[in-house]
Amino acid sequence: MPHEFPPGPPYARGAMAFVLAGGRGSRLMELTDRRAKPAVYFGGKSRIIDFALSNALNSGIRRIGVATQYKAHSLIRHLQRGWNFFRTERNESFDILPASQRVSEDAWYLGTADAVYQNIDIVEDYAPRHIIVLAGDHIYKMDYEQMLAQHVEACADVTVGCLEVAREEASGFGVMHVDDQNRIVDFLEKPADPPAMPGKPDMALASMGIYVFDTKFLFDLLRKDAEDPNSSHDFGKDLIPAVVKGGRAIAHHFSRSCVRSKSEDEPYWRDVGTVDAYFEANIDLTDFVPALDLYDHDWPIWTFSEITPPAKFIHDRDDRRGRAISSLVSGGCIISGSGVKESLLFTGVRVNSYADVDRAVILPYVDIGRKARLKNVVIDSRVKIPEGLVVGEDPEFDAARFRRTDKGVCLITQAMVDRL
Ligand code: ADQ
Ligand code: ADP
Repeated sequence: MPHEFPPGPPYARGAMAFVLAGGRGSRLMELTDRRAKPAVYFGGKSRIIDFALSNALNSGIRRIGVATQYKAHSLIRHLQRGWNFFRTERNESFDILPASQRVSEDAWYLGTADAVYQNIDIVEDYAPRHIIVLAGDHIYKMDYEQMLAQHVEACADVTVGCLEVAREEASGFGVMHVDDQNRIVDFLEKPADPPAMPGKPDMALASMGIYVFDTKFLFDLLRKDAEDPNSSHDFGKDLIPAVVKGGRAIAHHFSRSCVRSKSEDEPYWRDVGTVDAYFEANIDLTDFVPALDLYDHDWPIWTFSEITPPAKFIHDRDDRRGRAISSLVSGGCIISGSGVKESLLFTGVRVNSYADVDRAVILPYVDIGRKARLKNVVIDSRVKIPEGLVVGEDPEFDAARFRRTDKGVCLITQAMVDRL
């Protein structure tokens, strides 16, 4: 049934979200061999990009463009199936913007800024007052209306979303210094030795890679940048430092606009960019009270969901019970005569008799053969785990056959299983 939206908040209604979803996310290893990072599954039903898109939708934004590039097939398929409810007659739009379609037929997006530049004519047609540039690869719940409002009130040229991170982790981010009015006075993209926050020697103020601009200001900036032979056409490397030097750049603290349900203690933001971070963030959802509440009706995470029968737990022929404890089990799963603990099963997973699964993130349509014993694993979609396979008990065995992380998590793909 089409969803009837209430009239949106003032700034979000006039804004367009431009979601950057072209990056590979190479530290997710084989999980992103065939799909872009924003298309990687997360949380039992969703894909990573659903969080940024749901934030936009829940904030009241009704015009969205998604720039895709790297291995975009399953991402585009997901967007077409799940995000196709926008209605032009209500001045809503949802555009999938693959690289190499516009400015020149054979040019990839050179960098994140170029991904917007190459689509200026499409965006211009919608005449948004503001553009909010989002990354399609983070897990968080945020009300962008608050950020748009701060941008307008502060008369900013750009407003940069930011959050405090541990200083030793900050070299993967844009790091900024702000004055007591939240004006950004210095911005360093991925500094080797990140500067600390005043009074907080262990913390740094990091860019979330999300930016609000007035449309005209952004387009002028992009056109100038496109002509600069020394630019890498990237927001973090080129455009934001330029505005910090020559304009008015304001920091918007995530803590002001993060959306939290009653059960969430801390603002939640994760870049699930490594296999370990991905594993932990998913397994954490099996906690008694998880740090991320996916059951919040006020801020739903929209997605495409297949129509499936309910999950089923059955005794097998030897009368062994199929059971799952502290686990999230999606539709279409069948757990037969086997045990599942602290695990997350996506759609259509089969766990066969005598199998034992402990702390596993199992992507859709995986089949786990009889008597397999799996612990601390991430299993890619559609993998057929052979009968009796044991993973998570012998580090040397695992490291020789699977992608084993320093923390002892094994990523298993079908290609790895085929080589066994
Ligand atoms: P990075 O983490 O390096 O830094 P980047 O690789 O620039 O992020 O990707 C940003 C977003 O753009 C991602 O969602 C990615 O999927 C997408 N993307 C990358 N290349 C693209 C392309 N050519 N076309 C379309 N989309 C593309 C950025 C900022 C930092 C900030 C971190 C926060 O530069 O300042 O701290 O994000 O994670
Ligand atoms: P997801 O799990 O992300 O929904 P799939 O696993 O179905 O997607 O496929 C991911 C991508 O890999 C898609 O672009 C799909 O077309 C491609 N793909 C799937 N299976 C194969 C295969 N056996 N060989 C080559 N490409 C494949």
